[in-house]
Amino acid sequence: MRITARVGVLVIVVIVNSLVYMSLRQETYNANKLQRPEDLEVFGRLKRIEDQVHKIAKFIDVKDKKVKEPVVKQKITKKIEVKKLYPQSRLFSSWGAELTEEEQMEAERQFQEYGYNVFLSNRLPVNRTIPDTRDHRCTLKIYPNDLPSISVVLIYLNEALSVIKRAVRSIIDKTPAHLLTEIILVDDYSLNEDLQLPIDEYIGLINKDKPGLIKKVRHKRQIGLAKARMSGWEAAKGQVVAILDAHIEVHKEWAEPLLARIKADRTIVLSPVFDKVRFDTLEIIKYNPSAHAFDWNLWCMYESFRPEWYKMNDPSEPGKSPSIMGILVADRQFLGEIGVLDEGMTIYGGENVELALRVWLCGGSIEVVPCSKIAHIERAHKPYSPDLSKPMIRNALRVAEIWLDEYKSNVNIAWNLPLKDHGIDIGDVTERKELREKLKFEE
Ligand SMILES: *[C@@H]1O[C@H](CO)[C@@H](O)[C@H](O)[C@H]1NC(C)=O
Ligand SMILES: [Mn+2]
Repeated sequence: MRITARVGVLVIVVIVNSLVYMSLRQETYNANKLQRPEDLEVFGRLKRIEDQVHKIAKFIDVKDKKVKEPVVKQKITKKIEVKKLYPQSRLFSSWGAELTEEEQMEAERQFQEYGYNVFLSNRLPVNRTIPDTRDHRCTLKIYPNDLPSISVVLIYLNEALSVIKRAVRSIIDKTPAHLLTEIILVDDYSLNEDLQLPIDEYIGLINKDKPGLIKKVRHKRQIGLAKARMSGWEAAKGQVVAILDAHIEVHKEWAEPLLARIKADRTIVLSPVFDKVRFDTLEIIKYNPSAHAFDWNLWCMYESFRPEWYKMNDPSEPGKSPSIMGILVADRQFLGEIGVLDEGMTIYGGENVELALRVWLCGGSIEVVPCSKIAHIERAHKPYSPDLSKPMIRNALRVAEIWLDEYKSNVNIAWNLPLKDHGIDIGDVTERKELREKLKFEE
């Protein structure tokens, strides 16, 4: 009997190892292709299988050990263990072992609603300390005193209030006060209770200290990411505008390297480097700088910088980038001159690639700035829209129609769509095509 169990354990160890390897590969893939929902689903499935195999392995292990250990001891450890209510939930795979059943229920309910650990977020200080993940050379850099001012726009839809508070707090604490014009909260029609009166009370509290610092733009219906970002840009008064997600925390000295680049050249559109905040433990995982690219799906991924950047052998230096993933920092007026963002993009995706093509084709450039770091929560799932692939495809086809001319069918092929009569309504692109023509003659 014991020999059979040992052979069983061995076989399972091999399976576990290969599953762990596969899931690691999957994780790398996820890091490369940021938050594509279909990838996450595969990853989730893989993770569930892995968890089950782990459980079986443990069970056999316990059976095997029982023979050696006194029975009484086994019983005592059993008694203090709290029942795991959600063994399948990704929230509890490496967090929450000490929670009571009631706490587990609350944490799981909030996790399902938001896609990250709100239970923990509500219990961490809003001004928590995060590790400095910058290259050491960043701490030695000296920036000009007369940098341009900055408006920070935070876009959200049904975000947890404690997460927004942490973003706001980090921006106030880590941006030089004389450079921070305002923080603009853009609410794309959130329905949760916290984001009605309670957030206004919070804004009032901060503005009592610093009049007019926090502004709120609330939309009366959901208008989608591109339009919401556009509305933040419209409200902004600073010389530079930074358009961010609201599930972020900025790092120390995040603004100065960006503002210094724009002071040197107002036609550069910038992205900071993201660190990943784990959705379960909210720990920060350092990401190294890399360029933001896109494939023929017109979806974003990380890519190497050009060889020149590596030859400099200084990872604190900005590197040219084909595109931006999402977070966007630019001279407010320059952005206006080239047409800000395409408001014809619906719900999610596309607007960043459209901007990138426009910037590069219209006399500007894009850079990733390693000394500017922002910690960004990667959700386990996007709770408000289970299937984002529809708007992603639609918006990609829209970018292709405006910019890709004879190459546009590559996008159809990438998404596995017929070259003609795909039946997807991409909206009216007349205005954007006119903009393209108009921008041709400027400079
Ligand atoms: C966080 O804020 C509290 C209250 O204002 C303050 O006492 C504490 O020193 C702050 N912690 C950090 C790390 O800044
Ligand atoms: Mn995000």
